[in-house]
Amino acid sequence: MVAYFDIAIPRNAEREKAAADRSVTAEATAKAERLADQFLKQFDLDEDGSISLDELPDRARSGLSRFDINGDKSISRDELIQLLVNSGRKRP
Ligand SMILES: [Ca+2]
Repeated sequence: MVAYFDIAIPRNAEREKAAADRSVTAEATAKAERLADQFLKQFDLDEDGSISLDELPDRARSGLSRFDINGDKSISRDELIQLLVNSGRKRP
């Protein structure tokens, strides 16, 4: 399933950023991937593998727009994973 998405949604810049961050554990990444898939299931209405800002409720849009790393007005699975991993790391 992961491999499918990697092929279906090539986002080289994001993938390089994720690859550059070697400090995250495999466990944290796996958890973030599961959460990202849940978000996609809930919000990716047209099932293109990313959550467009249009697909979000108004109150969530402004909060999530800052995670739109490449500025394409949608949150890709990779961007979701990255933000989930980063938010998980704030815990002590
Ligand atoms: Ca979508």
